Amino acid sequence: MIISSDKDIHGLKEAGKIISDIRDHMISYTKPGITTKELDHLAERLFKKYGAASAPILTYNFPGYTCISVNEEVAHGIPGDRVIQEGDLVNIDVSGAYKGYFVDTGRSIVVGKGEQKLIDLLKAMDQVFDAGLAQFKAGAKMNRVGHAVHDTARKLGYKVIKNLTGHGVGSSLRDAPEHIYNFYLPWDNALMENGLVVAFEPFVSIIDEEIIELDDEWTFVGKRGGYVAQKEETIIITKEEPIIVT
Ligand code: M3C
Ligand code: CO
Ligand code: CO
Repeated sequence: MIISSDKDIHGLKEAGKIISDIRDHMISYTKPGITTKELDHLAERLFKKYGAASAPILTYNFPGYTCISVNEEVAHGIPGDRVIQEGDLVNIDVSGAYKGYFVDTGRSIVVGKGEQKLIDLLKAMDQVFDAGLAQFKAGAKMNRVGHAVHDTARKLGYKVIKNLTGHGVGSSLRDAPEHIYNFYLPWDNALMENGLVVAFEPFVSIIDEEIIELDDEWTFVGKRGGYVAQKEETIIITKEEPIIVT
């Protein structure tokens, strides 16, 4: 969506506060011994308490309120009986709607004491995210984002997942633009509109550049089975710094 008034900014911020609170609660409960289904139940209770809706359920009838992806799982992990272990790489992706405003946010974390290579991956992911975020400015070409994302990842010795992208958001989970690529595409040179709302979500990876879908028709894993980290925020593009609502 493109914001058309202060009411839209207020609505997105309100939704952003709720959905990021659910994300942060889930992260604080992500400890060895808890199952991903228990984490999703926590999200369910919070969605209900706030009177908000889960976007994956609303949009796709996804079998969970949130997506929880562990280790080899990259995204769209289905909450279930999997027990979180010390050292796991866990991605929690929460998207939802409140008063008609949709927002989307995600984080990868390492549980407790993890391997150095995972800690390094998360650090790289933060740097890649910040480099991409700095490219969002009304009037700039959209492909600057992917350029900065890929370039930063490459310089740090990492890959990006090329078949997962960010997307427009706001009035639905997937608004226009359909894709915000995490690598440079010369033809993707449309100019960013002032007030455009997007979910920016680079996926930084150790070996994989592509994900595949498992037989459950939801879970994405790396083609080569490597570790992948994601960070996602919903932002409003302005002539100055973008406004992060999540
Ligand atoms: N919030 C998710 C989509 C959830 S719908 C099951 C997303 O948009 O961030 C991702 N898209 C692709 C991978 S994660
Ligand atoms: Co998401
Ligand atoms: Co998204």
